[in-house]
Amino acid sequence: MSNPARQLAQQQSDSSTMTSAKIVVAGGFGAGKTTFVGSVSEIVPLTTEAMMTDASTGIDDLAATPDKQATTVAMDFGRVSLDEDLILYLFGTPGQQRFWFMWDDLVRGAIGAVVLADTRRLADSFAPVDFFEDRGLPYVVGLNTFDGVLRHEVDDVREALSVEPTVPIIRCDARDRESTKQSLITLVEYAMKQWVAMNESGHR
Ligand SMILES: Nc1nc2c(ncn2[C@@H]2O[C@H](COP(=O)(O)OP(=O)(O)OP(=O)(O)O)[C@@H](O)[C@H]2O)c(=O)[nH]1
Ligand SMILES: [Mg+2]
Repeated sequence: MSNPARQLAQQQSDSSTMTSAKIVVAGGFGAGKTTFVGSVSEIVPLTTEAMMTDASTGIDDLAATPDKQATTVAMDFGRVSLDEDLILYLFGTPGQQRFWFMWDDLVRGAIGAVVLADTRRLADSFAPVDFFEDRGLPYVVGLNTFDGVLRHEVDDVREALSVEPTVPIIRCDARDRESTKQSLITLVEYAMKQWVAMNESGHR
């Protein structure tokens, strides 16, 4: 487990301390990352979106999101207070594969990640899930139900993505503040539990 999670746990044990933590919102192209950060952020989110042009035709698949006009080229940034003691700084990744070289920098110091998945395009989530598995960073999978319908049962998604039974997979609506906030609460609780488990088993 990374040092940031340990720091968070230590700071939280002192109830008088205001604590902040970094969270990454990741996922495949057009999974709803910018929407997620924007819906939950208490500050006007910083976005780095560029208009999609004809140059992306044949490269970026817009079949599932025909209204999509812009794509993140660097990152999204937002902030949300989970309670009066805990502020989360949210970093949304770019989804297009040609910008993935930035992910390593974006996850530095994060306590965990929400991997957004569109159940209509589950294959786009394989690489993001692998990324966090490889780095041992706690993550939860957020199923962004675009049309309000979950195309696959959670257990089937878990199997398809080869995600361990302990990793939370939750339904969310990236446009809805309560839903995105709940996903973040699930992630923070899970990241803390992971750290405690690691610590107890003697791994640091
Ligand atoms: N109906 C519906 N549309 C959504 C939802 N989330 C995102 N969208 C739309 O889907 C498109 C893609 O959303 P973005 O938030 O830009 O996705 P992204 O993951 O940031 O995309 P990239 O940065 O290009 O990878 C946009 O047109 C959104 O308005 C959702 O939950 N339901
Ligand atoms: Mg984006």
